[in-house]
Amino acid sequence: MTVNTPAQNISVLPAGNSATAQYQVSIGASVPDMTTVPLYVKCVVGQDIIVDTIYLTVGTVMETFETGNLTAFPWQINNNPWFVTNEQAYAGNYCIRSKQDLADNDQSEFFITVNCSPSANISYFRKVSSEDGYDFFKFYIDNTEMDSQTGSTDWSQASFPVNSGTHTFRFSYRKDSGVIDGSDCAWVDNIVLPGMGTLCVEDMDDNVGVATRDEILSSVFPNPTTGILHVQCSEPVQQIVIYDLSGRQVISYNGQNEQLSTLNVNNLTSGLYFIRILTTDQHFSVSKFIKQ
Ligand SMILES: [Ca+2]
Ligand SMILES: [Ca+2]
Repeated sequence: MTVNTPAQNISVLPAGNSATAQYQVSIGASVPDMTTVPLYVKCVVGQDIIVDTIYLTVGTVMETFETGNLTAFPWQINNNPWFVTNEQAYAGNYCIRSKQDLADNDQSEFFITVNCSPSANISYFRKVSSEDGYDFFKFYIDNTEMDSQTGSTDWSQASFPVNSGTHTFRFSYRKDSGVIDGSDCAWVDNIVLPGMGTLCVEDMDDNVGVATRDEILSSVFPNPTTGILHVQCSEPVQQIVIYDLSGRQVISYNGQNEQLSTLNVNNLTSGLYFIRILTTDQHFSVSKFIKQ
């Protein structure tokens, strides 16, 4: 990664005010999508230096369902869950399908709540086979209906703008009473989630010089986990911190100066988390895991 913008100078900043500094960065073409890159932000105020870390996730964040399940992102389902299937995929081998044999006057839903920044689009492909004009595929952003499909439609893409902030994206198949037609369901594939590319992690106790922050190897398993998380590191561990998707610190663990640490994450809600490992030699690594 290359930072293309020179250091910014904020001349006078009155107490209680804020200022914005914009930086442009370039990522090498060989960096795979979804790689997490730490950016060090160093702020010099007179004699004081504050070092903070921003974690940037590279590239498009897309749910392809190619894991064969719903563990790649913190999806939630209602009591008539959609399910991942290897029939009818738009791309690859898998897509997601609304509940089979859904009851009359009922709805099958899956949804996700994410902190989006900056503004961007959400897009997805959908296909419907339903009673035309009576049974519907619908897509909502924060309970506002954005998309409505009925009858027999082939795969096509829908795309909607999303403002910066926290939003819930909900996919629904809903039926009226009586008649059904076709396969009586909807399919969805290749959901591009907006703006999850930027993740800021508050790191106020970070007083370690930038030059010493070399990345080390670590592995986190099992992933996904239901309760116990093992962290294997190539150096003795000083501290492990777990952050949720909005950058909030949810677990802080003081290492026992050993290379293998075991954490209980049973109390975390289901979803995707970042884990930051700092070694006694002041090296670090950042990776992700899913709590089921
Ligand atoms: Ca797919
Ligand atoms: Ca119907």
